[in-house]
Amino acid sequence: MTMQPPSTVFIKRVHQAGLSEIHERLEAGERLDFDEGMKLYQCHDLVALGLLANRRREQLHGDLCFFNRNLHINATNVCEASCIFCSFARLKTGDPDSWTLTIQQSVDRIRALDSALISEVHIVNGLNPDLPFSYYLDLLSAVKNARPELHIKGFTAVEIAYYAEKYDMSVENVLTELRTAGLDSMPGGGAEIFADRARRKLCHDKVDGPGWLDIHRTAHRMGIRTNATMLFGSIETLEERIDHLCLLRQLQDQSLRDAATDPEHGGAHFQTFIPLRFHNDNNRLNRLASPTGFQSLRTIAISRLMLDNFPHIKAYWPMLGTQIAQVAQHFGASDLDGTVREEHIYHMAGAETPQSHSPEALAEFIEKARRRPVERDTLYHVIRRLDVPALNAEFEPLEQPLRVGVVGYKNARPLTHFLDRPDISMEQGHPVEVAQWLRENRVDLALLPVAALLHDPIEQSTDQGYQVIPDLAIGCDGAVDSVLIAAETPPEEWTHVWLDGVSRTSACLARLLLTQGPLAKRVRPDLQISQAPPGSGIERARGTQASLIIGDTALQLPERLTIRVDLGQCWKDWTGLPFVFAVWVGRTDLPSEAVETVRRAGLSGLRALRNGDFDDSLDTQTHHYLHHMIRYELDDRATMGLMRFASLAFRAGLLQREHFSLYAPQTHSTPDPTGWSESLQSAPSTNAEQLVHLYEKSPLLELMAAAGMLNPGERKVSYQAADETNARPPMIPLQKLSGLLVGTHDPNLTLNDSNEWFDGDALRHMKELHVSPSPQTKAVHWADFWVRLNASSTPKLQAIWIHPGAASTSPVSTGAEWLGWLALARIACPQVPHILVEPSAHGAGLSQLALHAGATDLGCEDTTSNDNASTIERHIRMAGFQPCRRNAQWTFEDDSTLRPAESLNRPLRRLDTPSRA
Ligand code: V47
Repeated sequence: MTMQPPSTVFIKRVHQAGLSEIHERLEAGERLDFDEGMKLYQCHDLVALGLLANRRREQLHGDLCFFNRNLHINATNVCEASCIFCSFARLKTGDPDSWTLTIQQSVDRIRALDSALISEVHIVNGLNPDLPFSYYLDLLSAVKNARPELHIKGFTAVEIAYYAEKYDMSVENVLTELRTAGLDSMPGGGAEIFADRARRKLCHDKVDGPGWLDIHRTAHRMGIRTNATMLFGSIETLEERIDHLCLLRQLQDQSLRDAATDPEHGGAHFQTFIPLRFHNDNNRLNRLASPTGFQSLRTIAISRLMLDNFPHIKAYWPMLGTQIAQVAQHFGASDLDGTVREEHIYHMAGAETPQSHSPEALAEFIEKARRRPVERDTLYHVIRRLDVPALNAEFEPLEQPLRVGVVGYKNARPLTHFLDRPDISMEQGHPVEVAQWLRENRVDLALLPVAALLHDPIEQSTDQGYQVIPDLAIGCDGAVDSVLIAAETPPEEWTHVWLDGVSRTSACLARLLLTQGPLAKRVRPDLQISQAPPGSGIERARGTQASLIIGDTALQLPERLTIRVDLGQCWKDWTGLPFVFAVWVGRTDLPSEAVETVRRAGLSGLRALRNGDFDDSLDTQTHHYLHHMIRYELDDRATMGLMRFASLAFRAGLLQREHFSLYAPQTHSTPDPTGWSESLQSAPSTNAEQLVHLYEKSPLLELMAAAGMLNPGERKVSYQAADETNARPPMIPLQKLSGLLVGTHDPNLTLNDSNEWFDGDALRHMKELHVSPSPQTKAVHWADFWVRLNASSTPKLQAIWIHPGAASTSPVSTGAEWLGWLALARIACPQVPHILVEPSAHGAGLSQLALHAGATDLGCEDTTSNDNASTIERHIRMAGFQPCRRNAQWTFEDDSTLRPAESLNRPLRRLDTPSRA
């Protein structure tokens, strides 16, 4: 997408960080080389790195953040390999904590989610010497049979290499057999670090770096898309990380080039890169420190900048923690992975994240990061939109007139009723005709049977066919009355079923029901199914011959056809799901204003139908039919129904495509929209309205960048040493003000009402101010508070501490919000010397990041926890600052009391207590 030029704050911050040359190269679309990758790692200004990575991310995906609904299955953790970072594997079957699921147990996990829309199962296993290859084939086909629409992303290159060797097969044969059994794509695991030195130490007895790359090359050639990972933060050097990224980039170049030029190439490539943060519990590297979120964000940002040919960087939340994964959406990541369910690899290595997040929680947590959530499938087709259009808004005229084709069925009326306007022309035809108009570009958009979408012959290889308008469909949830197999005799007697050729969708549905669904059990094995010319169905349905009859004809069948099998009901009995007959289909380049207009018109039509607003013209039968038989929502259940139909019909060879994609929301980039950064540079704001504007309208990183530049040259970060004379009294909450809870450490200060608070004596004596938001706190509360504080006399006030507040109590983490509040405080209160952050409250990574957004103090040492002086000093140095110590009275000590600086090259010793290996 076209980007506006970067803001002044951006340019200045990147310049201060010494990254101007790299920025210029990136703006010119040039590729960064190995040395530039290293230069990025040598830069400690995480916000500057983030600005560069975010710009690239927004060029590719704007403010969209992708996630999916998935489930993990680790069928066995018995593993012959001896990777020293692994906490998941058990060497032998029967060892304590080892498991090998039966095929049925794996299927049961999937069956337990039968009523939930999930689109992916992620299957990764140990290298189990006791299982035959057929176990994996059976596992795949059992999963596909249980939920045909589930995309199976499974088997790392390490597993593929192991099977090839153990079962004496070529890699191609292993992949071919797995694919035939149901494998759709491969995850990126097992890459670890390619460099031989590190790899031999980490995992000497599994496939080497070139072998891993070769297997992915082969998969791409065979048309199997894959992901890639890098295990970072254990024993590897920074050079080895950059080398790893360069090797992946090189293979991606080759796959993309071969896909474009070699007709033999299957057209696949890497989809997403996932940097995996080393976890140090319960493994043989448990003496090493795990990287903090600060290092994870750095690696994510650098990956985005180096992997210029990878569509996505994924911030895998189970391993990063939800707060960092959220903030990572501003550091180059554009994906979060999914709902996950039952993650073992990281949780056995000490990850403290939940086992699963609901899609609603993921969406909320993306929105709070000021990104727009989009639910995708594994191949990045958009399958659910979470944005809700405003139905009460005025319909704006379209910039370009829209040409629409519709099939003239009655049931289309609610979706087309509000499209009767001068800027939209509408033509009616038969499904085949309308599909043809769309193909020939005579219409821009068509309300088409789903088979036309899934059988679309254009641009098969690039997967750039048609897209679907969200939320709307013509479907049913049980009996539909208008799609029937009609006959004079029951199915057991049928010798022939004629498929009236008007609708390929119903014909596919009938074939599936007759060959695999509930009718298959009733009809004779030698039943013949044939196409019949449109309109000939009723005539042919005589004796033991039955006919598929659809549409308005099916609503008025002759009485002699007493057997009427309703295919909507039959589908529901089989799958438990709604069936979708038709959706709005258009070309991928349809302007989003047209998409939104048609979407809003359809939703308005449905509302009118529900409220009885355009029922006047409908006869009783039609009224009943539209209200009770047709289901217009393309919601979770209908989407599942459509996905199930698409995969069954595709696998039966009835349709050419298995996937569809909704139109994505329109993307926005978030450059400085109002020029505020210019004014900020000259005079920090003391105006509440301006502060609210700043908080709400500024891109998060630019707010942080500006805040961080308000103490230029300040490289020192203090913390309070804990000793007996120095222990900090507990925080006393004082009062609720403007949606904020305000407190202090000083037990002598008591405050009663808000006037006294700002005008009275207390503020004149207060050294530390603690502000805690409630879940209802809004920017206007903050702005009001800072402005009143600025107007008060606070001669002794040394520091402000912003508690994570809602972030710690809400089910959804809001690290991104907290960083915004903190940056705003720094900007709003220039006279207060310090903004204090505490790793125990905010996490080490976010605290380190906050130091780049204007925070200058890491709070109080706690000798009983992980926040001891050594750890705090390490965090400060690692973030690129100089530590210094102070006491509770904010008197600073000289540097002689500091721990000696350690070398910060990996591997770093762990400073907390290791758990068992
Ligand atoms: O290969 C194992 C890593 C990987 C530890 O493709 C560890 O969408 C850190 O590849 N600390 C498996 N990392 C997981 C994986 C993955 C995860 C999510 C999504 C995708 C995808 C792939 O986990 C292993 C290894 O590199 N790993 N143990 C550990 N202690």
